[in-house]
Amino acid sequence: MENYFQKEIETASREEILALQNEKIKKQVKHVYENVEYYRKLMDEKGVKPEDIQSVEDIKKLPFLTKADLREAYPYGLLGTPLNDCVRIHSTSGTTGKRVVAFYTQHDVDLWEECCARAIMAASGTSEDVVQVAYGYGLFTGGAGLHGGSHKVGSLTLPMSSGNTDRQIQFMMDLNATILCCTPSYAAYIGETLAEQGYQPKDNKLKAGIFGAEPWTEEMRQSIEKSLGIKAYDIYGLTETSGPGVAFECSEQSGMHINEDHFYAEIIDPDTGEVLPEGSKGELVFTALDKEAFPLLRYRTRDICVLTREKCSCGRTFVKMCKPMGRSDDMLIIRGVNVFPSQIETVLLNEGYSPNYQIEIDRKNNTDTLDVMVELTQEQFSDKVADTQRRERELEGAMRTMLGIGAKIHLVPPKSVVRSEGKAVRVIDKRKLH
Ligand code: DLL
Repeated sequence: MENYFQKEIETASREEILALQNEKIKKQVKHVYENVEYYRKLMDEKGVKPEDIQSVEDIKKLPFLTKADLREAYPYGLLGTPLNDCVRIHSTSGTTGKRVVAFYTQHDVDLWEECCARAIMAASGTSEDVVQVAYGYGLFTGGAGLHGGSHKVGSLTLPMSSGNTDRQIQFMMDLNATILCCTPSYAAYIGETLAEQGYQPKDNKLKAGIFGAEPWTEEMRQSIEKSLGIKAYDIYGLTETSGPGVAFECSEQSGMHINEDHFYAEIIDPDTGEVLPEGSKGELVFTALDKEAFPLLRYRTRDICVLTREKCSCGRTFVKMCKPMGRSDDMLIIRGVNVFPSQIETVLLNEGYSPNYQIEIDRKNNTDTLDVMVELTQEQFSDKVADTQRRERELEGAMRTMLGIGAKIHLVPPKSVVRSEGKAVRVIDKRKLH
C-alpha cells in the first residue's frame, strides 16, 4: 500500500492542482512586487505589473532570477518579509563568489519540513521508523530538512550529521536505524565500510535510503541498494528554494514528483530563455508559490532536466522530473565535445568499477587533456603491470564509445581517491577557462 503524508493534495486531480497554483501565484506576485524592491525593478524594466499575472500560464511574462542576481542582492536584497519575522537562515557551500543566503519564516520552515515528510513517507517511512540523518547539519539544508521531515512523520530521528563513519555504523547497528538519509556518495562509502567491518547487508535493519544533493546514476543506485540491502530513493532540492524536498521519489523509483502545490516548474532553453514544451530537455526553472521570506520567482537552477506527466503507479499526480542530467553550467566542454561527469560514472559502473573516481581536465600545448583516476577494489587490485595496462586500455575504449572523445584512464590502488562525507569532488578542471 502506498504511503502518503498529505494524501489529499498528493493525489489531487490536475484541475485541483492548477486551481490552487493559479490562486497562489496571484498572491505571491503581489507579495514579491510589494516587498522585494530588487524584483520589482526587474518587473518594471520588463513592463510587467502584478495584474498581468492571473494564472501560472502568465508566469512566462515574468523576468528570470539567476545566481548572479542572488550575489548582487546579497545578503538582504531579496527578502520578502522584515528580517524580524525570519527565524532561520541556510546557505550554500558557495565555492565561487559570495554565498547564497536563504531566509525562512516559521511558516516557510513548516512547509519545507512537510515537503521532506512527504519524501520520507513516499520512501515507506512511518512513525515506527528510526531515521538516521547523515546529511550535514548547519548552514547546509540537507540535515535540517530531513530532520524536520522526520519529526513531522513522527519517526525517531538520529541527528548524526555527516562524518565519523565508525560512529554512524555503531548507531545504525545499536539503535536499529531503518532509514538512512545522506548523499549517495556517502551512502556508498558507508556500505563499503560496513563490508570492511565484516557486516553483510542483512545484518543491518535499514529498509530505505533517501539520497540526493548531488548527481548519481541508476547504476550507483543499484550498487548502493545491494551493499546496504535497501531501496534507495532520490530526493532533490536547492538552498534557493528551501532545500531538499522540492521533489522526491515514490515506490516506482522512476523520477521525482515535484511538490507542485508549492513549486511551479518550467523547462527553458538555457540559451534563449524560451519556455519549452513538456517532455523537452532543458533547464529547470522554479517559482516558489507560497514562500514568505525568500520568495524567488522564475529562479534558473542550471539543472538540465525533463518533466513528464505520465500516470504514476503510486497514485501521486504531481509532475515528475527525471534525475538531473547535468548542469547548464557544469557541463564540461573537452576538445569541443560536451561531456557530463555522469556519463563517465555510468561507464565505470557498467564496466564493473567502483564509483570512487576523479576526473582531471587540463590543457597542454593548447589541447585539452582528460584523465580519469579510477579506484580498484581489493579484489580487482593486481600488482601485474601488464594486467593493469590491459584493463586501462579496455576502459578507455568504453569511454571513447560513450563520450566520443578519448580519455586517459589511470587505475589506482584501493582507497587512494579521497573520500567525501558530503558532496564528492568529482571534477578538477585545471584549465582555468573562467
Ligand atoms: O543540495 C539540497 C539537498 C539536500 C537536496 C539534501 C537533496 C538532499 P544545494 O547545496 O543548494 O542544495 O545544491 C543544489 O545540487 O541545483 C543540483 O544541481 C544538485 N542536486 C540536488 N539534489 C540532487 C539530486 C542541496 N537528487 C544543487 N540529483 C541542485 C542530482 C542534485 N543533483
